[in-house]
Amino acid sequence: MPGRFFLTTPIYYVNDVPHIGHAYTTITADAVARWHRLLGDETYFLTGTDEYGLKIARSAEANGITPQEQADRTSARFKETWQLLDVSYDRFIRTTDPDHAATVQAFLQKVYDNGYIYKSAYAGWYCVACEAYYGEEELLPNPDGGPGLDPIHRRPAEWFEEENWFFKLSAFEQPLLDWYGANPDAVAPGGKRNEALGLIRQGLRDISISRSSLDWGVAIPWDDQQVFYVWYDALINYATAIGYGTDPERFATWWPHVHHLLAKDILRFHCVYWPAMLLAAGEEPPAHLHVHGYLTVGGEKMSKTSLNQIFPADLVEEFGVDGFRYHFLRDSSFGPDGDFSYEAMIARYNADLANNFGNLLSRVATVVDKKCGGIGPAPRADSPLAAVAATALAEATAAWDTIQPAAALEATWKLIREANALLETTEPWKLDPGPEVDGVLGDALEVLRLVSILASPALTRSVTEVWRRIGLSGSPTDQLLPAAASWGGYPGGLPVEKGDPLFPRLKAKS
Ligand code: ME8
Repeated sequence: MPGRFFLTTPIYYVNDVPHIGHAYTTITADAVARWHRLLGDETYFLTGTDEYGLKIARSAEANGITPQEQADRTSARFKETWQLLDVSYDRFIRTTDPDHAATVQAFLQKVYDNGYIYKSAYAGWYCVACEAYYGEEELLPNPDGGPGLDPIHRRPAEWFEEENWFFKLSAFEQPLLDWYGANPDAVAPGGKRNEALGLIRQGLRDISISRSSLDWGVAIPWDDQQVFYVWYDALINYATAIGYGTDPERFATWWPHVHHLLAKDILRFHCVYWPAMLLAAGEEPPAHLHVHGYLTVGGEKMSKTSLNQIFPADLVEEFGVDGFRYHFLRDSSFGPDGDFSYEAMIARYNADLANNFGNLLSRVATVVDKKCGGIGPAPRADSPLAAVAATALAEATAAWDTIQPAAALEATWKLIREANALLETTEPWKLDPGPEVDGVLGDALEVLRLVSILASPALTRSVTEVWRRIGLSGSPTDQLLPAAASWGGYPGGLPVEKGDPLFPRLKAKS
């Protein structure tokens, strides 16, 4: 039954241009959104940029431009990258969008009216790169003897003292534990849920949610001397996009059935602070939080200071958009950390795309040309591949449903491998034209049709070309699952086109 599906990526900071880490979360979200569109779900896919705060103000200053210019430039780079990678978002939110300020103010006014915000003095350690406070005990020793280092960026923390507005996070320790108890599947994978529970059980301290020393932020409705702390404005983007404070009916149709995708660096904000803020505003916490690990390069998290960032455009030039998307979806399981390897990317491209998918298409087109006059025959109702196709659909559905693209694509590629195996055992190219040749080729054409649909969340371009070459009209993305995946949908009698290799084999550049 089609339903509604709301999914989000983090909104990315505009101090730096997108690298393959940002692309990983965004492409995963995009593929999942595309899968849900195939199921006929009304899908809303949100991404965007996080533009306020000290980190952005400082990077603008370092670049000799205004924070607004910094935000405009870098936000445009994110949009260009997502366009390059065929990311089909429904909204690209910028925290400087006017409707966002209105929602942040309405939301936090509600929390204030509910009695969870008060004024107090703050003094403590702060990391600007994380835009986060740290207790002394959370900082790592500084080999240079200065202030302790934050555990994520390993930069010296700074001492901050300010009169700020505070959020009574401590009031939500028990409500959060109760909520997690009643919603055991809210955070996936399970290890990340335990991490979130561990943070809550350690005890929650109230936190400052405003800044008096900065004006690059959303104004506080009840205090014109301060702005909101960037994380409090940023998290609320998920509510802005679905009409919190501006369109209550729309908000109620989408919330709380959201799927937030994020990496473990921002688990505390999404799995502790955000649910607590929602409870404080009288709303339900987010229904699903999917937390993945880091994509590392040379064993280290990518960062400007490690000089190990890899940019999507450089890989797209060599592998194409489909080669790029396929590699990250197929080779980086959603959950654990994974090290990027150029050699693995070449190997995966050649094995799965050139040798399996591409080869199936070119073999079928060549033999249909030789033995069937270029007209594709229909599949057999009793084909040995029918059961394999049903299993592929069932396994892919279960895997996409739990945000496991690697498993979904593996299930889909099993079907391609079985079709290639059938061709190898029956060798239709050696047989005289007749029912057996027609049957085998019809079956293989049906597999190409099915795979074009099932792989369309990952391969946005080549599947449309396969669809066209086997003579079908429309597009694989217009199909509706599960009906379109029943065996026998390829009608036969269609012209099949031989063409250039879909995925030319690649050699590693030395
Ligand atoms: O944290 N591996 O923005 P951000 C995997 N603005 N994923 C990575 C990654 C890596 N090496 N590097 C980045 C912020 N990511 C806040 C978010 S949300 C309300 C505010 C991805 O630009 C991953 O999704 O630092 C990670 O959580 C996110 O980018 C952090 O992006």
